[in-house]
Amino acid sequence: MKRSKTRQRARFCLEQLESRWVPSVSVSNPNDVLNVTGDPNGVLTVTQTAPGLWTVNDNGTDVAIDITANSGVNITTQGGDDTVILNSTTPDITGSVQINTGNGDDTVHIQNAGGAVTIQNLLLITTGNGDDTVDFPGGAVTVGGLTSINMGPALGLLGGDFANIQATATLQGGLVVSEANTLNLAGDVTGQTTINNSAPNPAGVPNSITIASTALLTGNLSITDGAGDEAATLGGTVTGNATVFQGDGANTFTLSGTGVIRGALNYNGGNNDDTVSLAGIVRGSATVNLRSGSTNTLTMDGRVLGTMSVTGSGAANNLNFNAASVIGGNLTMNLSTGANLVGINGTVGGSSLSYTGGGGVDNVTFGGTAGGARLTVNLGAGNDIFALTSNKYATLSADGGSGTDTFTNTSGPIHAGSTVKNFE
Ligand SMILES: [Ca+2]
Ligand SMILES: [Ca+2]
Ligand SMILES: [Ca+2]
Repeated sequence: MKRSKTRQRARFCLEQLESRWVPSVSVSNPNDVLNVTGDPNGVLTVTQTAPGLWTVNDNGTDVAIDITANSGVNITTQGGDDTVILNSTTPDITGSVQINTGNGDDTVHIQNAGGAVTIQNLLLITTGNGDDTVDFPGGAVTVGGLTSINMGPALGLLGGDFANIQATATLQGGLVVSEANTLNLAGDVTGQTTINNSAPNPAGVPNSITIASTALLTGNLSITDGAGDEAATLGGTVTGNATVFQGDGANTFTLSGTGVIRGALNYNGGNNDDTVSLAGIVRGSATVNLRSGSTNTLTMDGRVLGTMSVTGSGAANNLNFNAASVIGGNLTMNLSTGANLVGINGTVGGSSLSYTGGGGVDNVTFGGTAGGARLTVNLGAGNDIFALTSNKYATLSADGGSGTDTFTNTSGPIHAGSTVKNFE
């Protein structure tokens, strides 16, 4: 009789608790994987406190403690604005980490409270609609497998999606960042680095990609941007090739003075104005396609140790090969109709330096050093101007084409074996 009464009372109390307390997130560990799902009340912190032991805290309150999980972590939140912190006070997180914060303006911090931490397999982060932030604050974080950060669409009210990969991050299985309106990459990546911003930007939010001087990308780099303005700066080192497709919109691409591409550079601007500045080093060849637009600008102060090719179509192109610039191989420029202004004042080491203009007014000056090169200048239709201010070329072939063309030579006698025609 007494026993029955106690059980009744206990059951009554439990029902009271259930009616008042609605858990914000649920925690389970099927197949030794920590699963955290729900709609947190505040900052959701998931911490590995000892190898394979996890604590889940929501808004300052522990939801679960000492949950065993040795095979990875899955965190899934919903459509509100979430802040998720993945933390570990012990060196290794075994398995993969997947974080999906749903829609809303979400923030994900991958960090560690103690020494360095290694996520041994994949790190997959998806942040959905809204202006989201993903970063790696705190101490060193290493990821053994692929790191994928997919930030989804942004509204732009908070400046768009922002990914910040600090210099303390070492990503050993490659990196894919999708739809980050602002990306700062200062850490190291081994494997392919892919940056994809092909979805449209929110109004008033240009894309900005900065690869800092501390970044060592061991492998190839690929940047793909869709319509909308984009600025990309490479100040770090890429040991493979760099392929940059900036799409339509007013774009800038800068290989800054600290930037090194050990392979080839393949740049493709879109059908608007592109501003390309190469102050660093490309050890392979460089192909620059400026495409159309109003005015495209290429400024070369750095070094391309292989060949270099520059192509334009339709826009006015300003090409400045400044005195410090070096091209180890041949330099080939093919510009289309448009008022092109070209100054070659650097060094070209190859056997060929050629310029082909189109129907617009081409204004070309050679004042550089290309002692082994045949200098070929075909200006095409239009009233064009060619100025020769340096005699450091092997032979010259200059053709003004149709129109009333002007040739100015202040370099001394034209070298034997040269031809100059169609200048009035
Ligand atoms: Ca969310
Ligand atoms: Ca987003
Ligand atoms: Ca002409």
